[in-house]
Amino acid sequence: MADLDASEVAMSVWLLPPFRPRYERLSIVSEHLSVTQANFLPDPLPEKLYEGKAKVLYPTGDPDVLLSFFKDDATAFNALKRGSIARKGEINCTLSTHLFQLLESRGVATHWIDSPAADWMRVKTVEIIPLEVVVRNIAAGSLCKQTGVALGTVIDPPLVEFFYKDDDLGDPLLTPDRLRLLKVASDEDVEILRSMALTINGILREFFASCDLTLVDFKLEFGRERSGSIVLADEISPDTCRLWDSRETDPERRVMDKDRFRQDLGNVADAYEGVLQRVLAVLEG
Ligand code: ADP
Ligand code: AIR
Ligand code: ASP
Repeated sequence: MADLDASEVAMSVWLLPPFRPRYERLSIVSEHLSVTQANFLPDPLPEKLYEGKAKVLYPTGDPDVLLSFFKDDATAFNALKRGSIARKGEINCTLSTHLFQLLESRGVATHWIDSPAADWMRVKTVEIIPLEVVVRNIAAGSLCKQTGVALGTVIDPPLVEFFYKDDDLGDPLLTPDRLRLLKVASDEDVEILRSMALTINGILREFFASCDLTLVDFKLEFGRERSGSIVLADEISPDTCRLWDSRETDPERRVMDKDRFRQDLGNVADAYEGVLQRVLAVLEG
Protein backbone atom coordinates (compact mmCIF):
# COMPACT_ATOMS: atom_id res chain seq x y z
CA MET A 1 0.00 0.00 0.00
CA ALA A 2 3.10 2.16 0.09
CA ASP A 3 2.34 3.68 -3.27
CA LEU A 4 -1.37 4.18 -2.76
CA ASP A 5 -2.40 7.12 -4.87
CA ALA A 6 -5.43 9.00 -3.57
CA SER A 7 -6.62 9.77 -7.11
CA GLU A 8 -6.52 6.05 -8.01
CA VAL A 9 -8.59 5.27 -4.96
CA ALA A 10 -11.03 8.00 -5.89
CA MET A 11 -11.30 6.59 -9.43
CA SER A 12 -12.12 3.11 -8.18
CA VAL A 13 -14.47 4.39 -5.53
CA TRP A 14 -16.84 6.40 -7.66
CA LEU A 15 -17.73 3.26 -9.58
CA LEU A 16 -18.77 1.43 -6.43
CA PRO A 17 -22.40 0.80 -5.61
CA PRO A 18 -23.70 3.06 -2.87
CA PHE A 19 -23.61 1.92 0.75
CA ARG A 20 -26.80 0.11 1.58
CA PRO A 21 -27.53 -0.31 5.28
CA ARG A 22 -28.35 -3.93 5.94
CA TYR A 23 -29.08 -5.38 9.29
CA GLU A 24 -28.96 -9.08 8.58
CA ARG A 25 -25.55 -10.77 8.59
CA LEU A 26 -24.73 -13.00 5.68
CA SER A 27 -21.65 -14.92 4.72
CA ILE A 28 -19.94 -14.24 1.46
CA VAL A 29 -16.80 -15.63 -0.06
CA SER A 30 -14.55 -13.21 -1.86
CA GLU A 31 -11.43 -14.20 -3.75
CA HIS A 32 -9.26 -14.82 -0.72
CA LEU A 33 -11.37 -14.77 2.38
CA SER A 34 -14.65 -15.68 3.84
CA VAL A 35 -16.08 -12.82 5.84
CA THR A 36 -19.33 -12.19 7.58
CA GLN A 37 -20.65 -9.25 5.65
CA ALA A 38 -22.36 -6.72 7.85
CA ASN A 39 -24.22 -3.50 7.27
CA PHE A 40 -21.07 -1.36 7.31
CA LEU A 41 -19.74 -3.07 4.17
CA PRO A 42 -20.67 -1.97 0.67
CA ASP A 43 -22.83 -4.63 -1.00
CA PRO A 44 -21.35 -6.30 -2.98
CA LEU A 45 -17.94 -6.10 -1.35
CA PRO A 46 -15.73 -3.99 -3.68
CA GLU A 47 -12.53 -5.25 -5.23
CA LYS A 48 -9.80 -5.13 -2.63
CA LEU A 49 -7.23 -2.38 -3.07
CA TYR A 50 -4.43 -4.42 -1.56
CA GLU A 51 -3.88 -7.71 0.19
CA GLY A 52 -0.84 -7.99 2.44
CA LYS A 53 0.40 -10.71 4.71
CA ALA A 54 -1.88 -9.85 7.62
CA LYS A 55 -4.56 -7.48 6.33
CA VAL A 56 -6.74 -6.69 3.31
CA LEU A 57 -7.59 -3.08 2.43
CA TYR A 58 -10.89 -2.19 0.77
CA PRO A 59 -12.05 1.15 -0.61
CA THR A 60 -15.17 2.83 0.75
CA GLY A 61 -17.48 5.44 -0.74
CA ASP A 62 -15.06 8.07 0.58
CA PRO A 63 -11.54 8.20 -0.95
CA ASP A 64 -10.15 9.45 2.36
CA VAL A 65 -11.41 6.35 4.20
CA LEU A 66 -10.35 2.71 3.86
CA LEU A 67 -11.61 -0.48 5.48
CA SER A 68 -8.95 -2.80 6.82
CA PHE A 69 -9.75 -6.49 7.37
CA PHE A 70 -7.45 -8.25 9.84
CA LYS A 71 -6.71 -11.85 8.80
CA ASP A 72 -5.81 -14.85 10.95
CA ASP A 73 -2.92 -15.57 8.54
CA ALA A 74 0.50 -15.42 10.13
CA THR A 75 3.87 -15.09 8.41
CA ALA A 76 7.41 -14.64 9.64
CA PHE A 77 10.89 -14.17 8.18
CA ASN A 78 9.49 -12.23 5.23
CA ALA A 79 6.77 -14.81 4.64
CA LEU A 80 9.20 -17.77 4.45
CA LYS A 81 7.18 -19.23 7.32
CA ARG A 82 3.40 -19.28 6.96
CA GLY A 83 0.56 -20.37 9.19
CA SER A 84 -2.60 -19.25 10.86
CA ILE A 85 -3.36 -18.20 14.42
CA ALA A 86 -6.91 -18.72 15.69
CA ARG A 87 -8.76 -15.44 16.33
CA LYS A 88 -5.63 -13.39 15.50
CA GLY A 89 -7.53 -11.04 13.20
CA GLU A 90 -10.10 -10.11 15.82
CA ILE A 91 -7.53 -9.90 18.62
CA ASN A 92 -5.08 -7.70 16.66
CA CYS A 93 -7.84 -5.41 15.42
CA THR A 94 -9.36 -5.08 18.90
CA LEU A 95 -6.00 -4.45 20.56
CA SER A 96 -4.99 -1.95 17.88
CA THR A 97 -8.29 -0.14 18.32
CA HIS A 98 -7.78 0.24 22.08
CA LEU A 99 -4.14 1.26 21.70
CA PHE A 100 -4.86 3.80 18.94
CA GLN A 101 -7.62 5.28 21.12
CA LEU A 102 -5.23 5.47 24.07
CA LEU A 103 -2.62 7.21 21.91
CA GLU A 104 -5.18 9.64 20.47
CA SER A 105 -6.29 10.50 24.01
CA ARG A 106 -2.65 11.38 24.74
CA GLY A 107 -2.30 13.63 21.69
CA VAL A 108 -0.77 11.21 19.15
CA ALA A 109 -2.43 11.50 15.72
CA THR A 110 -3.35 8.10 14.25
CA HIS A 111 -5.18 6.80 11.16
CA TRP A 112 -7.85 5.11 13.30
CA ILE A 113 -11.48 6.11 12.71
CA ASP A 114 -13.50 3.26 14.24
CA SER A 115 -13.90 -0.50 14.34
CA PRO A 116 -17.30 -1.47 12.95
CA ALA A 117 -16.69 -5.18 13.68
CA ALA A 118 -14.10 -7.05 15.73
CA ASP A 119 -11.84 -7.76 12.74
CA TRP A 120 -12.57 -4.64 10.68
CA MET A 121 -11.13 -1.18 11.16
CA ARG A 122 -12.01 2.00 9.35
CA VAL A 123 -8.91 4.11 8.80
CA LYS A 124 -7.93 7.37 7.17
CA THR A 125 -6.29 6.82 3.78
CA VAL A 126 -2.63 7.74 4.03
CA GLU A 127 0.43 7.47 1.85
CA ILE A 128 2.58 5.08 3.84
CA ILE A 129 6.15 6.27 4.41
CA PRO A 130 8.12 3.14 3.43
CA LEU A 131 9.97 2.87 6.73
CA GLU A 132 9.54 0.44 9.60
CA VAL A 133 10.33 2.43 12.72
CA VAL A 134 11.46 0.08 15.48
CA VAL A 135 11.83 1.10 19.12
CA ARG A 136 13.77 -1.18 21.48
CA ASN A 137 13.67 -1.09 25.28
CA ILE A 138 15.24 -4.52 25.73
CA ALA A 139 17.58 -6.36 23.35
CA ALA A 140 15.91 -9.14 21.34
CA GLY A 141 15.48 -10.36 17.77
CA SER A 142 17.57 -8.90 14.97
CA LEU A 143 19.48 -6.60 17.34
CA CYS A 144 20.89 -9.63 19.20
CA LYS A 145 21.48 -11.55 15.98
CA GLN A 146 23.30 -8.70 14.24
CA THR A 147 25.28 -7.18 17.13
CA GLY A 148 25.83 -9.97 19.65
CA VAL A 149 24.19 -7.91 22.42
CA ALA A 150 22.76 -10.45 24.91
CA LEU A 151 19.02 -11.17 24.83
CA GLY A 152 17.33 -9.27 27.65
CA THR A 153 19.90 -6.45 27.95
CA VAL A 154 18.09 -3.28 29.04
CA ILE A 155 18.52 -0.46 26.50
CA ASP A 156 18.36 2.95 28.13
CA PRO A 157 17.68 5.32 26.49
CA PRO A 158 15.59 3.28 24.05
CA LEU A 159 17.00 2.63 20.60
CA VAL A 160 15.13 3.90 17.52
CA GLU A 161 15.94 2.14 14.26
CA PHE A 162 14.72 2.72 10.71
CA PHE A 163 14.28 -0.22 8.32
CA TYR A 164 13.43 0.16 4.64
CA LYS A 165 9.92 -1.29 4.15
CA ASP A 166 10.61 -3.40 1.08
CA ASP A 167 9.87 -7.14 1.21
CA ASP A 168 11.92 -7.82 -1.95
CA LEU A 169 14.99 -6.36 -0.24
CA GLY A 170 14.22 -8.08 3.08
CA ASP A 171 13.43 -4.81 4.93
CA PRO A 172 17.10 -3.78 5.45
CA LEU A 173 18.29 -1.65 8.38
CA LEU A 174 19.11 1.87 7.15
CA THR A 175 21.91 4.18 8.20
CA PRO A 176 21.30 7.95 8.36
CA ASP A 177 23.23 8.35 5.11
CA ARG A 178 21.19 5.62 3.38
CA LEU A 179 18.00 7.31 4.60
CA ARG A 180 19.19 10.51 2.94
CA LEU A 181 20.24 8.65 -0.23
CA LEU A 182 16.85 6.94 -0.59
CA LYS A 183 14.99 10.22 0.07
CA VAL A 184 12.06 8.33 1.60
CA ALA A 185 11.77 11.04 4.24
CA SER A 186 13.49 14.38 4.76
CA ASP A 187 15.86 14.84 7.72
CA GLU A 188 13.13 16.89 9.37
CA ASP A 189 10.52 14.14 8.86
CA VAL A 190 12.91 11.50 10.20
CA GLU A 191 13.23 13.57 13.38
CA ILE A 192 9.43 13.86 13.59
CA LEU A 193 9.16 10.05 13.24
CA ARG A 194 11.83 9.50 15.90
CA SER A 195 10.14 11.88 18.30
CA MET A 196 6.66 10.39 17.68
CA ALA A 197 8.05 6.87 18.11
CA LEU A 198 9.63 7.77 21.46
CA THR A 199 6.44 9.46 22.67
CA ILE A 200 4.44 6.38 21.65
CA ASN A 201 6.98 4.17 23.43
CA GLY A 202 6.53 6.09 26.67
CA ILE A 203 2.74 5.77 26.53
CA LEU A 204 2.65 2.10 25.49
CA ARG A 205 5.36 1.02 27.90
CA GLU A 206 3.52 2.49 30.85
CA PHE A 207 0.19 1.04 29.70
CA PHE A 208 1.54 -2.46 29.07
CA ALA A 209 3.35 -2.39 32.43
CA SER A 210 -0.05 -1.86 34.07
CA CYS A 211 -1.13 -5.10 32.29
CA ASP A 212 1.95 -6.95 33.67
CA LEU A 213 3.44 -6.98 30.19
CA THR A 214 6.95 -5.76 29.39
CA LEU A 215 7.16 -3.89 26.09
CA VAL A 216 10.46 -5.25 24.76
CA ASP A 217 10.35 -3.67 21.29
CA PHE A 218 7.89 -2.84 18.53
CA LYS A 219 7.53 -1.71 14.92
CA LEU A 220 5.52 1.29 13.77
CA GLU A 221 4.45 2.53 10.37
CA PHE A 222 3.56 6.13 9.64
CA GLY A 223 1.73 7.75 6.75
CA ARG A 224 0.95 11.14 5.29
CA GLU A 225 -2.62 12.35 5.09
CA ARG A 226 -3.71 14.34 2.05
CA SER A 227 -3.04 17.49 4.15
CA GLY A 228 0.59 16.38 4.49
CA SER A 229 0.45 15.73 8.21
CA ILE A 230 2.13 12.60 9.51
CA VAL A 231 0.01 10.12 11.44
CA LEU A 232 0.62 6.72 13.01
CA ALA A 233 -0.83 3.99 10.74
CA ASP A 234 -1.03 0.22 10.35
CA GLU A 235 -1.48 -1.73 13.63
CA ILE A 236 -0.12 -2.25 17.15
CA SER A 237 -0.49 -5.86 18.24
CA PRO A 238 1.43 -8.99 19.27
CA ASP A 239 2.33 -9.28 15.56
CA THR A 240 4.25 -6.01 15.77
CA CYS A 241 5.34 -5.80 19.44
CA ARG A 242 7.47 -8.11 21.57
CA LEU A 243 5.63 -8.48 24.87
CA TRP A 244 6.96 -10.46 27.82
CA ASP A 245 4.87 -11.61 30.77
CA SER A 246 6.38 -9.57 33.59
CA ARG A 247 5.24 -12.19 36.15
CA GLU A 248 7.35 -14.83 34.42
CA THR A 249 11.15 -15.18 34.24
CA ASP A 250 11.43 -18.31 32.10
CA PRO A 251 12.77 -17.08 28.72
CA GLU A 252 10.29 -19.18 26.73
CA ARG A 253 7.20 -19.07 28.95
CA ARG A 254 7.36 -15.26 29.24
CA VAL A 255 6.95 -14.73 25.47
CA MET A 256 3.42 -13.50 24.61
CA ASP A 257 3.82 -12.33 21.02
CA LYS A 258 4.60 -13.49 17.48
CA ASP A 259 7.97 -14.87 18.61
CA ARG A 260 5.99 -17.93 19.82
CA PHE A 261 5.06 -18.51 16.16
CA ARG A 262 8.47 -17.49 14.77
CA GLN A 263 10.34 -19.80 17.15
CA ASP A 264 7.78 -22.64 17.29
CA LEU A 265 7.29 -22.19 21.03
CA GLY A 266 3.69 -23.49 20.96
CA ASN A 267 0.51 -22.04 22.53
CA VAL A 268 0.58 -19.15 20.06
CA ALA A 269 -3.17 -18.43 20.07
CA ASP A 270 -3.27 -18.63 23.90
CA ALA A 271 -0.56 -15.99 24.11
CA TYR A 272 -2.47 -13.57 21.83
CA GLU A 273 -5.66 -14.27 23.81
CA GLY A 274 -3.75 -13.66 27.06
CA VAL A 275 -2.55 -10.24 25.88
CA LEU A 276 -6.11 -9.26 24.91
CA GLN A 277 -7.55 -10.42 28.24
CA ARG A 278 -4.94 -8.51 30.26
CA VAL A 279 -5.48 -5.35 28.24
CA LEU A 280 -9.28 -5.60 28.54
CA ALA A 281 -9.02 -6.28 32.28
CA VAL A 282 -7.07 -3.04 32.76
CA LEU A 283 -9.30 -0.99 30.45
CA GLU A 284 -12.51 -2.29 32.00
CA GLY A 285 -11.13 -2.44 35.56
P1 ADP B 1 2.26 -6.16 4.49
O1 ADP B 1 1.96 -5.21 3.36
O2 ADP B 1 3.59 -5.81 5.14
O3 ADP B 1 2.15 -7.58 4.13
P2 ADP B 1 -0.32 -6.02 5.92
O4 ADP B 1 -0.81 -7.34 5.48
O5 ADP B 1 -0.51 -5.64 7.34
O6 ADP B 1 1.25 -5.82 5.67
O7 ADP B 1 -1.00 -4.98 4.95
C1 ADP B 1 -1.44 -3.74 5.33
C2 ADP B 1 -0.84 -2.72 4.38
O8 ADP B 1 -1.57 -1.53 4.48
C3 ADP B 1 0.61 -2.40 4.76
O9 ADP B 1 1.38 -2.36 3.58
C4 ADP B 1 0.51 -1.02 5.38
O10 ADP B 1 1.67 -0.26 5.15
C5 ADP B 1 -0.69 -0.43 4.69
N1 ADP B 1 -1.46 0.55 5.48
C6 ADP B 1 -1.65 0.55 6.82
N2 ADP B 1 -2.44 1.58 7.18
C7 ADP B 1 -2.76 2.25 6.04
C8 ADP B 1 -3.54 3.43 5.76
N3 ADP B 1 -4.16 4.09 6.72
N4 ADP B 1 -3.64 3.85 4.47
C9 ADP B 1 -3.00 3.17 3.48
N5 ADP B 1 -2.24 2.05 3.68
C10 ADP B 1 -2.13 1.59 4.95
N1 AIR C 1 8.53 -6.20 13.36
C1 AIR C 1 9.48 -5.91 12.50
N2 AIR C 1 9.05 -6.23 11.24
C2 AIR C 1 7.87 -6.69 11.33
C3 AIR C 1 7.51 -6.68 12.66
N3 AIR C 1 6.38 -7.07 13.15
C4 AIR C 1 8.57 -6.01 14.81
C5 AIR C 1 8.87 -7.29 15.56
C6 AIR C 1 9.59 -6.77 16.79
C7 AIR C 1 10.30 -5.51 16.28
O1 AIR C 1 9.65 -5.14 15.08
O2 AIR C 1 7.65 -7.93 15.88
O3 AIR C 1 8.66 -6.39 17.79
C8 AIR C 1 11.78 -5.72 16.02
O4 AIR C 1 11.92 -6.83 15.15
P1 AIR C 1 13.39 -7.41 14.82
O5 AIR C 1 13.11 -8.63 14.00
O6 AIR C 1 14.11 -6.35 14.05
O7 AIR C 1 14.06 -7.70 16.11
N1 ASP D 1 6.21 -9.22 9.27
C1 ASP D 1 7.26 -10.01 8.65
C2 ASP D 1 6.68 -11.27 8.05
O1 ASP D 1 5.49 -11.45 8.15
C3 ASP D 1 8.41 -10.25 9.59
C4 ASP D 1 8.07 -10.91 10.91
O2 ASP D 1 7.11 -10.53 11.56
O3 ASP D 1 8.83 -11.80 11.34
O4 ASP D 1 7.34 -12.10 7.43
